[in-house]
Amino acid sequence: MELNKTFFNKLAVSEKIVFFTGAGISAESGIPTFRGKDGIWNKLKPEELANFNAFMRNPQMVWEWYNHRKKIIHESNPNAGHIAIAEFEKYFDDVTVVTQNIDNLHRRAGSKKIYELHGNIERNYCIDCKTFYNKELDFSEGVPRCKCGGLIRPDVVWFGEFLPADQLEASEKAAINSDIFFVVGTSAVVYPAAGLVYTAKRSGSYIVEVNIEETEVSSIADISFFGEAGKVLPEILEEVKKVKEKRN
Ligand code: BV8
Ligand code: ZN
Repeated sequence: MELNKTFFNKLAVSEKIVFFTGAGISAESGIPTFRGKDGIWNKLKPEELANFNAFMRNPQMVWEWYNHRKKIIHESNPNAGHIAIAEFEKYFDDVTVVTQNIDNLHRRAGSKKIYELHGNIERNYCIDCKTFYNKELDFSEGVPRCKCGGLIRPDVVWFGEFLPADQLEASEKAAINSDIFFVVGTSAVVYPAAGLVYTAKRSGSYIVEVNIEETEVSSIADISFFGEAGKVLPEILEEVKKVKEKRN
């Protein structure tokens, strides 16, 4: 891949890199995206599933959806895109992953600094006493309950719920301080997460988009790579190696 001069030079002088990722980076691991053509929400509506009232109305159905996704996730592995992002840590002092995904694949790929804006499907907690249950849950008696009798829910952020303040604050700081802000595999329609792209842009970061199609933020990207993340990111990493070798 022939990189354009500006991007090549940017890579040469940058230290702080942020990868803001969405469901698209896990698509090549076999995990369906939300809004793409094979998106899971084409069949199911988010309002019916990813919100607290839906859970209180029908916890069984919401758990069935999450257990179905958990099964797919457990049968999946990090793909070349996740792995390339983890490898960036060898060439830059400060690499941060800010993900909207709940599939834990960045951690499994070896990334060290990860902020999870929308939670993690491997964690669960009691809606009453907030006790965490992160081992295999028992569904033999229906929806799992806490010792205190409260319903146990997945530790993910549903629509209308606040994002974990510590993760969001740290992500905003990383966006502001970033030299290069990669936007990978996200339709950038869900807020406040998508707002981070504008925060980075306003702070003077170089915005690099990696997606298979145009998105809401393509117009503010300094450079867009239209292709699959699992192919594009390893190619960019190869260029990084050349840049770094050239400098040493
Ligand atoms: C909030 C976690 C404050 C669970 C998710 C009315 C009332 C309340 C709030 C709102 C409202 N109206 C609007 C809002 C705000 C709302 C929102 O933004 N709605 C949108 C849809 C308009 N946000 C919220 O509710 C947030 N909370 O605002 O709280 C508040 C509190 C009280 C009252 C008012 C406000 C909470 C949002 C979090 C919701 N939880 N998921 C779960 O996963 O089950 S959202 C869900 O969407 C996932 O987290 C997902 O990550 C996220 C974003 O989707 P993407 O990751 O971008 O995935 P998508 O499928 O859309 O796109 C995939 C992309 O990849 C595509 O561009 C595709 O082209 C590309 N792609 C595909 N393959 C590849 C690829 N790219 C590269 N390579 C490939 N191979
Ligand atoms: Zn409890």
